[in-house]
Amino acid sequence: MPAPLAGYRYLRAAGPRPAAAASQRVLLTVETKTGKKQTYTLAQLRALPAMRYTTFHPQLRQRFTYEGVPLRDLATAGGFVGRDLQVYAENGYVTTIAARDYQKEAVMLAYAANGKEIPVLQKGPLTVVMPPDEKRFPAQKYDYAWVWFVDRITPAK
Ligand SMILES: Nc1nc2c(c(=O)[nH]1)N[C@H]1C(S)=C(S)[C@@H](COP(=O)(O)O)O[C@H]1N2
Ligand SMILES: [Mo]
Repeated sequence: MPAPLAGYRYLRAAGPRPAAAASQRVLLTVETKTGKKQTYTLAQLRALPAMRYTTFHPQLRQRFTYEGVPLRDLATAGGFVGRDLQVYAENGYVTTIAARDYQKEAVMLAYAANGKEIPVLQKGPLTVVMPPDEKRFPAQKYDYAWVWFVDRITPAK
């Protein structure tokens, strides 16, 4: 199990990466600067270390119990943990999430909300969520980091 992230325990450790079934769509591509690409179906994301917490989604104005993979562990799998991340969304939005924010804190790429896959109307299937810590992650200051429709992550330039 990776080192714990501020205040959180893991729900599951990493499991063996399942082969991608033909019926399963690639939801995420993680791309290193050297051009190495890792693709993830939902089942493959679920095989990474998982965590779960309840937090208030500022744009949806609703609390959800999210389950997903910490950005730290995705970056570790990509070989670039400690670098700032560029997070891309299907709608063309892109932002940077700083290493100082994701390396020790439980910022996660969520793939389930309230026990179900996240529908598009709730900003799924993949959406970045922040821990419920208004002091560390004030909603107003970190609104840019709640990236929905995520489809690609790379180390920042
Ligand atoms: N996929 C996606 N995520 C996004 C955005 C976006 O345009 N697309 N906008 C970001 C920004 S800049 C903010 S302030 C918040 C809220 O965006 P909104 O005010 O446009 O709803 O969502 C963030 N996440
Ligand atoms: Mo914004």
